[in-house]
Amino acid sequence: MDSDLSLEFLRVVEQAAIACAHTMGQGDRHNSDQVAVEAMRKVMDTVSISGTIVIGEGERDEAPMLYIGEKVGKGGDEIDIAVDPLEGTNLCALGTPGAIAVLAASDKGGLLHAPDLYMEKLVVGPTSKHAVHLDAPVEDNLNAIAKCLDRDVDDLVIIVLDRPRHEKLISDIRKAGARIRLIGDGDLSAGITAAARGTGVHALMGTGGAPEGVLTAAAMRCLNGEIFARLVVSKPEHEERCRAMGITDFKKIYKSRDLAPGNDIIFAATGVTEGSLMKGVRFFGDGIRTSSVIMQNNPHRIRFIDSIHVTTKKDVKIRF
Ligand code: FBP
Repeated sequence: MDSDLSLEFLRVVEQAAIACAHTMGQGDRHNSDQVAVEAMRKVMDTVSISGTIVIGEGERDEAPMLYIGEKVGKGGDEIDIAVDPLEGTNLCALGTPGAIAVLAASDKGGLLHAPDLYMEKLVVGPTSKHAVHLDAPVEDNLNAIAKCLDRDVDDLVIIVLDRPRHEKLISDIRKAGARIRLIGDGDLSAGITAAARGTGVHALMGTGGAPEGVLTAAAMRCLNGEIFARLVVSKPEHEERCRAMGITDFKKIYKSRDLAPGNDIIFAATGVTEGSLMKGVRFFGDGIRTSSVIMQNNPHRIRFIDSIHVTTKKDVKIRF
């Protein structure tokens, strides 16, 4: 895949973020999502690719745009794309931190077609990725992470989605002595935070969306971190949805190379609301400022991009 495409994908996530940032705090998560989807879809068609959406807004009959299987782009390399035009719809609707616009792209077949189910997840950085296991007791994983990072368990910070289903997990982490950051939504950006050094976060644990899991895996391929993940298949209907996507081993523990096996991965995200990785979208009359990250595994580079999108007004004033 042409690595220059990364800057084209930057435009896609920037415009999705700007569109939904206008709705921040309006309390209408569906509208926030819809404007992000529409903006992402529109800009995607200006990108020089023959793209196929493999993770998107749903099946063709339930999503008018960015549905699974939809063709996007104005022609070029055949690539697969996973999108989440607004990850953290509630966060944007409430104006709380952590909402992002995000996509991952890869050479054909490089992103798992994951069903929209829940997924158990454990995300860690490069230092501890060989020392943990999804099925190990929480205390053992925390001891292993602490040892790898050369610190005590009570120095660790673990991010967990604040959900009733995590009651036992939260209690186990507390018993082991680690600290917890509970988040309302957004386990994708939380997973990225857990995999990078210097963020003050050392792991993400718990169950979230499988599509977000695939996007997290794409980021892990660039950050050299790891996601351990297993689909939550608890009903015959879930089994059917898995089979429809070619998945028959329902107990499989996936790692980043299973979820995002592509040789060339591009991950692009722009902050919508304030976040620990990126700032939110800021409107200042004569322009709009966005904060984004573009990660690639080939060439292997991580870029933080701060853009000022200047309006077409005369005599604009740019402030640094
Ligand atoms: P949306 O962007 O679709 O609102 O998802 C936000 C999110 O918090 C994800 O980050 C997470 O994986 C998933 O929802 C968790 O699902 P649930 O809210 O059902 O627990």
